[in-house]
Amino acid sequence: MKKQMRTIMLGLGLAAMTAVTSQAADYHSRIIRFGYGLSADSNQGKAVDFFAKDLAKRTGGKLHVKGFGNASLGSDIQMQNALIGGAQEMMVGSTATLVGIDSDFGVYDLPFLFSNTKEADTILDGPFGQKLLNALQAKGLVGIVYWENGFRNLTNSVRPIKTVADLKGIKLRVMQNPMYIDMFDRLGANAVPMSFSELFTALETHTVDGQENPVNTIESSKFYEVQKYLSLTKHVYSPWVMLASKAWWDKLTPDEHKAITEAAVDSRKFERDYSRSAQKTALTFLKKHGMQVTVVSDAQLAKMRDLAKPEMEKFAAAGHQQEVKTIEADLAKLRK
Ligand code: KDG
Repeated sequence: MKKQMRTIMLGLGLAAMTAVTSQAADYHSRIIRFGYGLSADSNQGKAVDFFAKDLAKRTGGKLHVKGFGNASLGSDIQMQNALIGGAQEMMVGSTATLVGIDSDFGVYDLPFLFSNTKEADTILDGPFGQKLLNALQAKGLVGIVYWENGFRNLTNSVRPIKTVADLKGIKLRVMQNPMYIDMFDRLGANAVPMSFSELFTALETHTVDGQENPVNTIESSKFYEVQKYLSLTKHVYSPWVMLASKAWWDKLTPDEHKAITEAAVDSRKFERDYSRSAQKTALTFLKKHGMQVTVVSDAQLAKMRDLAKPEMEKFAAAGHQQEVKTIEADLAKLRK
């Protein structure tokens, strides 16, 4: 009985402390419109939901995140501009669509840059990745954390892509990013830049033949309904980045900054764990739903790498010499 009483008293004490802590902290009632491009049941949507619940718990419900999925608040680029203008509070989107605002983010589009998720996590969450996030403040954005979109693979409705030559003439939708356009033109496809929100219809109407995305996205966006062939190329590791409007952020209290940042770090772990677990079953799901999966040979991947190599020289020559040197040195250290 005594032990039970002790437990109850301890619980009450902890509850009182939490209540005092959240009361002592300086939180104001705020609605946070958080836009994203994928569906609510995607890895992206589930992580937004996790972030919303975590932040509400930390702030006693004061900071209330309302998620808007399926690009309902606009494409990545439209949302980035809405954040800069202060018309929207937060979003998560691709680093690839940020290059119009800060071209340094193009480094993450370099083909075959990361060999595995350990390298990606270490670079993105370390000094290199944080420096890029910090630089966004000068552009009216607050870069908070990176999430995982994942390693990108090719799908199309015309033929299995077993060799680089099979890409010839394929109308391939790519993100609105010069490196993706140049890379796939160089590989023999006809690259068609397009926002994510237009992609399903473009595939369904054969405006484009194919696209490239991680298997989680191929599943959650139901691309298997309009794409027959999947080729596992893992040609780029794609990060997502959680952003806030700096105009809005600057009005928040230090306690609110702390709560958002801590909830964002928690959501990063959740999202990566969820994405990596979901990826294991996505391939089985896609095969079950009729996709013909090609494991591209090492020889053909080597050929893709060689053909895409000039992208790094081009990016460095466009004013990113030091950035390329730094990330190559960081990766060399990791690979020792
Ligand atoms: O809002 C969609 C973006 O998150 C984007 O990253 C999805 O990878 C994507 C693509 O191909 O547009």
